[in-house]
Amino acid sequence: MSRVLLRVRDQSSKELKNPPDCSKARKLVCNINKGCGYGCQLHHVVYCFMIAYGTQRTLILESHNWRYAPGGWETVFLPVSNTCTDRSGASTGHWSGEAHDKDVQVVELPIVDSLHPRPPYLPLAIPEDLAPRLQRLHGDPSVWWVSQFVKYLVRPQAWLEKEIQQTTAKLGFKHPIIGVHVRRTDKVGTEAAFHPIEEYMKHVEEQFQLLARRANLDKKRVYLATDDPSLLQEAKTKYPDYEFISDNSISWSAGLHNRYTENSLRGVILDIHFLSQTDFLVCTFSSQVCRVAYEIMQTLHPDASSYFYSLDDIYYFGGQNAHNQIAIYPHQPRNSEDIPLEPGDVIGVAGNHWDGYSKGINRKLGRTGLYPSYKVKEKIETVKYPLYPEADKLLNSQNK
Ligand SMILES: Nc1nc2c(ncn2[C@@H]2O[C@H](COP(=O)(O)OP(=O)(O)OP(=O)(O)O)[C@@H](O)[C@H]2O)c(=O)[nH]1
Ligand SMILES: [Mg+2]
Repeated sequence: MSRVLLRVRDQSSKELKNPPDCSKARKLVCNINKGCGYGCQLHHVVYCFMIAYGTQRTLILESHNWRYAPGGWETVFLPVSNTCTDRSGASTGHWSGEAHDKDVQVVELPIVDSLHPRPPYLPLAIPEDLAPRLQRLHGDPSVWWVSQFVKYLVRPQAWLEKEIQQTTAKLGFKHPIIGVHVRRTDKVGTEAAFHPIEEYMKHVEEQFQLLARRANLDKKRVYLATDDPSLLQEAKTKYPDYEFISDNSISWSAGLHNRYTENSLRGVILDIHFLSQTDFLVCTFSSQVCRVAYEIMQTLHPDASSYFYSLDDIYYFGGQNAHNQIAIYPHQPRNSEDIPLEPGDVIGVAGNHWDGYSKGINRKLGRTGLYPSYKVKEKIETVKYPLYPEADKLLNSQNK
């Protein structure tokens, strides 16, 4: 039964992406040009794709004059659809909700920040039919679900595939290897704090000690991705017993003056690829670059949900619905910063302080504060994804 469900899902998504008659297909138009970086723009497309899938529409990705590559998405990735990339249709309108848009053939989706009303298909929700198995098999089902969309979207064009292979050989990318992403330049002091390389390396060293117990370590290899071109030399000087694998010219191309160019796009795609291929990630989840790498990493292992250490945020998807947890143990506040918990209380989590405590709001009491992270579990939201009519028929026939 489970295999049938997965096949049905696969079939239904194939037909949505490649409708037999594009002129009649119901479409969701998404423009890539959100005013932000690659990680943020990719997540914007992921969000569009999830809504398209949920509302059973074909995703039309508009990427002409993309700030990273004027020729658009298809200069680096395979097109989302093989048969339907034209947005025309009998009627067009702005997103006004799934039910409201029922009779509109072509719907334009805004960025998630101005989405109204908000459909249920947004992260961190997962499909109801997959939920029981996903919860058994994966430590963070929401990320797994997001990762499936990312995986499809970033299928490389042939030249990029070749470039990835050549760079793997040129850099000497080998396992075991730990990925470090250090986000600096425009991010520091505005959206995130400065973290010296020592903070990252502390966790890298810890992971290598764990790895050394399980396997013979020939070398302590680190893949370093950063937009700060001075960091590679600093890391090599401070940590001579490590091998740092990094392309310094990529870091130069990531600076604000060169960022929105095709060369820089190539660089960030390669960096994210290599980060995702590492055995463990040390980074700041405040950066979308590292969150994308972590998502792609989920597509390469049965469950890689614990293969990371974030120096700041917990995993999130920009524009996600509330991230809730459920108290499983009671908690009596020990000081004025703590909040009480009763088993069953719903807590909206804001962040993990990585010292045993998380911060959040007890929704029953309306109080915000600290609580021991082990006293809660994730509250996983599920959503019923409608299946494409053909797939529905298939599922019914299989059920007979
Ligand atoms: N090649 C490379 N580029 C990077 C790196 N870090 C940042 N960049 C560049 O800077 C951009 C940052 O923008 P976003 O992708 O939106 O990520 P962010 O700014 O960390 O996260 P938000 O502010 O939450 O959007 C990336 O898309 C890259 O173009 C890195 O390690 N390597
Ligand atoms: Mg940014």
